[in-house]
Amino acid sequence: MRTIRMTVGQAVVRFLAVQRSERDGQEHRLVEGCFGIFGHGNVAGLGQALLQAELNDPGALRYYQARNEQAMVHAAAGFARMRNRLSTLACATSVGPGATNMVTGAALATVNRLPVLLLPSDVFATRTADPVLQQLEHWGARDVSVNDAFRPVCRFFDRVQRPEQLPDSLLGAMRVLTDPAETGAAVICLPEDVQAEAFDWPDGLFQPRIWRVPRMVPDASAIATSAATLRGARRPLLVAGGGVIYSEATGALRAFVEATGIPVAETQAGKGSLPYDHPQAVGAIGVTGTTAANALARDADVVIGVGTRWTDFTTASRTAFAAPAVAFVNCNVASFDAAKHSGTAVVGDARAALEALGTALEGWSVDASYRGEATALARRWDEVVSRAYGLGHAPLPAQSEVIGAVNSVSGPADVVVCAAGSMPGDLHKLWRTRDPKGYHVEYGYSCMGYEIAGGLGVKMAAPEREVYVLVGDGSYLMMAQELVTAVQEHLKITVVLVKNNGFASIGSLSDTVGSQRFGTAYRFRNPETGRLDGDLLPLDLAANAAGLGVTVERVETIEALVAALDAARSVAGPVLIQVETDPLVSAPDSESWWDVPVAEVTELASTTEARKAYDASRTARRWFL
Ligand SMILES: Cc1ncc(C[n+]2csc(CCOP(=O)(O)OP(=O)(O)O)c2C)c(N)n1
Ligand SMILES: [Mg+2]
Repeated sequence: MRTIRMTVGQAVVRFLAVQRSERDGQEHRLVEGCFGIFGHGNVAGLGQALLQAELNDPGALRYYQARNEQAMVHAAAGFARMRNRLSTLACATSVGPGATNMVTGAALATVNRLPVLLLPSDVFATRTADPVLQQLEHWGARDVSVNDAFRPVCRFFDRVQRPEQLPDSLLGAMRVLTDPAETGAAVICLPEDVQAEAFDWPDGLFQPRIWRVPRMVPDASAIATSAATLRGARRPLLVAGGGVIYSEATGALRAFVEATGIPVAETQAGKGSLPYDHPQAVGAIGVTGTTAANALARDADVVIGVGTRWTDFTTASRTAFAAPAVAFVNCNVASFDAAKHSGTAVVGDARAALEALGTALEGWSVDASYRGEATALARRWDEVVSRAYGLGHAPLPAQSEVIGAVNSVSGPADVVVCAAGSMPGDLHKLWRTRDPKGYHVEYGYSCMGYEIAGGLGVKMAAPEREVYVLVGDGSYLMMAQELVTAVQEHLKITVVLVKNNGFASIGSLSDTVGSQRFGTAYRFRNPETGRLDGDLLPLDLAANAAGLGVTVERVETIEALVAALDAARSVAGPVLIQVETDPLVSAPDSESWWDVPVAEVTELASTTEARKAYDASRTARRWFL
């Protein structure tokens, strides 16, 4: 056996540079680069290795500098989602705070089933220097470090205490990253001393390796049972989740529903599965759904979930599907999701499942009247969208008009990115999606601060597309610093910053639950009342972005916004357009419900009223057993 002597850090870099993924005969680099923020935990280990690789073999594993460790995981997740999970980025940090800063990013990736490779440094394996700077000593468990906080939020966790453990650890992490059912955050903790330690590695570790991403074919009996169920259905509804898009099953979906006439509703991650104006498309479903999808859901007798994990937003907290005998058919790569709501579990790849179901249902279709009903409901919603786009609200525009402006200026293949606040729900209802990759709303973790960092990752994954990041002032203040990375990497993203002086979303929710918008507006503490009810804070976030090197524009009308968006198309680096909106104008109603429990006993009249409404609504919540 030939061996190569190098450090653990050097071995990690050399290994990652030659990993590839493959699906449908197409190969991709599995790990395209490595974000990193250096500290004493990794500067001499992985940092040295990345430098050596850059000098010896530029591009082998390109290093990207980020501002914040959480943000770099968001960027990696955005990248992986844009690449349909076939490629990702690694994220390397120092020990302690650098490492734990990634925990939120890890959770986001795992919730959204997106592959990211996290390489946090860890405290000395030898313990000869303990306690090292930034080491949290667990008094009763000496093998615990802060990195154990990753365990509940990742799909793969390892700590490489000796060089000999590294090959199995790396191979195990690659397997999880490329397994469509298991994928999420893979974490390999690299103790500071181990990273710099040399070892004689078998050269086989560094041979190019191809990880085949399978298209698991569902069990024939599950397909037969599902087809029999569907043949007896009069009002079936298909709910397309993120799995449809990751599996590149949109063509199969279209063929399936054109043949059967089954209408298609979309979750946040599944939006774009069909173009918005396809005759079978009824748009968003659930709490932030269209009245078309929600009306069909109410009376559906069979619901086919494809690549969805049935969150409360999709099921309207289990009130969306109201027919007493409604039955579920769940096509999912993960048996965990396929088994939900006592559905017929069709465990397999979304494309393979849709093709198999299509074959099993050949010659069968829903009634023409049901087809027509779905199309008519969707048309009616589209008129609602047109009105919301052109509201003409004054003196400040409504958020729906901002969405309309971005939609009209953007090209069909451009990407809109969002994550938290009132914007994701409004986009879900109102964005007219024209391309399966044109809609990128992170709503599994709905993490404030994902927007700009995630948008950066989207642009890195698809530099040929224009990327529009829609971000609230709250999310901007949570995490905007990757604008600097966009400047540094000459990456063009257009950020539309919606300034409404606080949390419009939680303000409105607070109102609904009787909490009087408490703590949701950006106002001074008032010396007279002692409360946060003074004047509005003098925030100028455009000035903040300008200070980071971004081209900025401030607008207060839709005409000015459209002009600024048009002008932004020819700017080379990142652009931020700050638009002021009226936070009190809501998007058109979904005729849906979200379960947010209200205080059962209270001294406030507002809460008493809200609790009454809550008690009335929750009676609609049901089990599917
Ligand atoms: C990291 C994180 N913290 C808290 C929340 C809860 N939360 C959801 S939306 C929101 C307010 C968002 O404000 P902004 O970005 O201004 O959007 P707006 O509600 O005004 O549309 C908060 C605090 C969250 N989603 N993520
Ligand atoms: Mg806001």
